[in-house]
This record gives sequence, C-alpha cells and structure tokens, in this order.
Amino acid sequence: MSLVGIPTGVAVSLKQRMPSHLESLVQALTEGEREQSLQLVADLTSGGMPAVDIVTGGIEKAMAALDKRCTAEQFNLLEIMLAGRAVMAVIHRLFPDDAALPAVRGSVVVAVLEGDIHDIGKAILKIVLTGNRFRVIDCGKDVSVAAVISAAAQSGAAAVCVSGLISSVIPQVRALKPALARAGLAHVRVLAGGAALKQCTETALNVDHVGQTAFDAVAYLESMAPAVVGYE
Ligand code: B12
Repeated sequence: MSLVGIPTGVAVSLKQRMPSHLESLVQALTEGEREQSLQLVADLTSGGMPAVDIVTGGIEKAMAALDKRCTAEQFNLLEIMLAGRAVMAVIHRLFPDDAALPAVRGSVVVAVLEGDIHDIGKAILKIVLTGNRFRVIDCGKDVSVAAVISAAAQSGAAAVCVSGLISSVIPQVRALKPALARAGLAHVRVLAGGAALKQCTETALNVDHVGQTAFDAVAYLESMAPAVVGYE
C-alpha cells in the first residue's frame, strides 16, 4: 500500500509510521488541505487505527492549534474556514452519521436568532464543537426563540450556543433563559458569542457565558460539572 509521501516497499511497518502520520494529519488539517487530510485518514484507518484515536490524536490537536491562531493579531478568516472545511470532511468520512461520534460529551444546540442572517461564526462554532466531540444540533439562522427551546427539549441538550452579529437580536438573547425555565429546562446553560454579543456582559445578555471565540465555548462546556457535560 502506498502512504502519502512515503514510497512503497519501505521496510518499516505502517504501525511504526502511525505517530508521524497523525502529526502530518494535524498539519494538513490546520493548513486546510482537505484532500491530503482525507488521504492520511484513509491510510490511518486501513492501518488499523481506531477512529476515536484519529479524533483525539489528530482532529483535537488541530483544533487546539487553530485556537492559538484565533487571536485578534493572527485571525485569518479564509485560513480558519479552509481548516474547518478539512476538519468537517474528515469527520464526515470517519462518522458518516453524526450520531455515531465516539464518546460524545453531550449535545449542544447552536443557533442564530430571528432577524440575523450572519452564519459564518456559527459554522465555525459547529466545527469546533463537533471536532471536540460534542453532538451539535444546528437550528440554522434567522430562527425563533421557540424553535431553539424546542430543539433543546427534543435533544436533551446541555447547552444552547447563540451566535449574534447584529445588535437587534439582544432582546431575544435575553429572553432565552426565561423561556428555557418556562419549558422546564432551567438546567440548560446559555452561551453567547459573535461580534454583536461578545462585547456585552453575561448580566446584560442574561446568559451563563459570553465567549470571544468558538474555542471559549468548548472551554466553558468542559469546565461544567461532569453531571452536566459528561460522556454519554
Ligand atoms: C460577512 C458579513 C455579512 C455577510 C454575512 C454572510 C454570512 N453568511 O454570514 C452579509 C453580506 C450577508 C451581511 C449582511 C448584513 N450585515 Co453584515 N457583516 C459581515 C461582517 C463583515 C463579517 C461577519 C463575519 O462573518 N465574521 C467572521 C466570523 C467568523 O466571526 P464571528 O461571527 O464573530 O464568529 C467568531 C467568534 O465571534 C465566535 N463565535 C461566533 N458565534 C459564537 C457563539 C458562541 C456561543 C461563542 C462562545 C463564540 C461564537 O466564533 C467565531 C470564531 O471564533 C461583519 C463585520 C464584523 N466586524 O463582524 C458585518 C456586520 C456584522 N454586518 C452588519 C450589518 C448591519 C449587516 C446588514 C444589516 C447590512 C445591510 N444593511 O443589509 C446585513 C443583513 C443583516 C441581517 N438581517 O442579518 C453590521 C452589524 C452592526 C450591528 N452591530 O448591528 C456589521 C458589524 C458591519 C458593520 N460594522 O456595520 N453581513
């Protein structure tokens, strides 16, 4: 079998090459090289590496590397989108059905509320959450608070992440926690982010957490008690 960049016939077993293949995968993912990433994943799986090890040793490391690039000085939207596209392609190849994600840590609803059609930040948020083994229920953009509550109820979500780019959605963000409480879902955490919301405080938005980047959502979810976000 031919390995990416490795001539056939080299007398070293595939198993011995696994760690360097994983490193190559991290690099290919962070550089947004989708086809190369898929080829490396094909080599790893045909060499017997379990999908869960590819997630923890490849995708999660790539997500952490991207996190470091999400600073105001380094942020490059095209780079992040290309890397996200490569990560999603690998996730879909490994787990054609999202429900089969390994050791899922909990379900999270993501949404952009009514009147707001910006959804690039939500797409990144979804990729980062999925890459960190959260099952994501994507309500889409321009959706009502009622639709979000219904998705949270049906999925048994641990949290709702709302992405907001225009200031006019703030009253709806403020309405989320009371609406969850009325639906018997007071335990569901509400996280807010996106250009219009990240400048506000938790108190102003009536949410549990305001994140500056998509990776802040993961850090917050990981900091929650295991009873709230554990392993399903
Ligand atoms: C691209 C863009 C558009 C695109 C949207 C394409 C799309 N599919 O999303 C188009 C051209 C369609 C558009 C339309 C409009 N836009 Co516009 N748009 C932008 C622009 C330039 C970039 C937004 C973006 O994608 N950023 C990149 C993403 C990756 O960043 P992000 O969303 O912040 O997400 C990151 C983090 O915040 C975080 N994150 C995101 N969500 C969440 C959630 C949680 C829980 C957490 C923890 C983290 C998190 O993760 C991401 C990565 O870390 C901004 C300018 C700006 N500075 O934001 C204006 C901007 C948002 N737009 C604006 C406006 C006014 C409009 C329009 C009303 C213009 C018009 N008059 O028609 C319309 C339509 C509005 C509507 N009804 O929704 C204003 C909003 C002003 C305001 N505060 O209300 C802005 C700020 C421009 C400006 N300076 O005036 N827009």
